[in-house]
Amino acid sequence: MTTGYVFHPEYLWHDTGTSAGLLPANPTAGVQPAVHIENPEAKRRTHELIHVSGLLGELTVIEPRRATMTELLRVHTPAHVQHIRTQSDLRQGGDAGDGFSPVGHGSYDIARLAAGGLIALVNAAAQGDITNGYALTRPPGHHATADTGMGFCLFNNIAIAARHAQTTLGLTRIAIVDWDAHHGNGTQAIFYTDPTVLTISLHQANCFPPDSGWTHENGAADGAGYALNVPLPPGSGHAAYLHAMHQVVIPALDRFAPDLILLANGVDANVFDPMARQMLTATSYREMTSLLVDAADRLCHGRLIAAHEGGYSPFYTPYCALAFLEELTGTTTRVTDPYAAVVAGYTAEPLRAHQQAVIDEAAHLVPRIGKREITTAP
Ligand code: 3YP
Ligand code: ZN
Repeated sequence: MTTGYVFHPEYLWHDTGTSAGLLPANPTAGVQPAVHIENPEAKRRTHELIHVSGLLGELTVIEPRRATMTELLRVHTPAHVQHIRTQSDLRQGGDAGDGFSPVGHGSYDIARLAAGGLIALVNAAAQGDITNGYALTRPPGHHATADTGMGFCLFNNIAIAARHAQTTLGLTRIAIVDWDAHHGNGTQAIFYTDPTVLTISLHQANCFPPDSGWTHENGAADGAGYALNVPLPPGSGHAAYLHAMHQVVIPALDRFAPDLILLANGVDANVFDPMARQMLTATSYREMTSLLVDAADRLCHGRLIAAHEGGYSPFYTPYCALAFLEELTGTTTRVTDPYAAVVAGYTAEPLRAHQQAVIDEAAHLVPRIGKREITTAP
């Protein structure tokens, strides 16, 4: 088993500028300029930990390329692609569409390199060069819809990779799991009427986007039943997420029997993240990943390709991502979570009734997915 890894320094050059956290700075209104919350630091430190831990030496490093116009247009409207390009051409950059999504000068090319990094991993998996893989990309993608950027996202990297896999690699049934703390609304919207792409999002209820990601959003038309949401109450942690994996994500994957699993690996549901109020630890990510790796082995020759999404704690994001990547690789490194003792109590929090109720609600929708027998085709 080989694990692919995509990283590029240009990912760190996506310039989100001097916002005040997540708002545009506005001194006139008393909003002091500061660094934007989606800045390179957490991802730079993640890459450096992957190197320093020794894990990098175990990985098949894959060079990203830029997604082509044809590849972008499988998901996005020409007007949206053109908008990102023109914003990116401005000397000071601009915004991807919602006022929350900075486009730095030159970010059009970097966003194409992020989408293309995922395409490169999917290609390598289809060719059998790797079994699974991780693209440590910026900018993120899961909020971007066909016609707008949103929530720090410019292009929907995972959706572009999914369409690429279907169109050019014959991987027709794709499951997209999204455990970022925020709802994967863009991915869900892109595939909402499409039964060939199952989307499953676990997220903090009513966090971002507001009023999005409820269980009743379950797909429409031919895609009815093929969008699943588990809007976990704020304060959900290890037990709730593992229960959701066992009761919803894994049974849904088993019914759907995908040819490829894509994962929006936001690690911003960890207990130290400033952008959500969930309580996961590196151990949680390790155990959740183990379940997904097992499902991929059982269902689709191990093909599990992940994109980095959120994760804003510069000091804890790297340990969550390392646990994830160790589990993909099937090894451990000499680096263990240095916060393990500090967070032991969080990991031990029991499942609460109000969390279980939401998970049960989502679990009841799993049988709407048509059951497919696993074929043994390569
Ligand atoms: C985008 C604007 C306010 C909340 C923020 C969420 C970004 C994120 O990590 N999405 O997954
Ligand atoms: Zn997020």
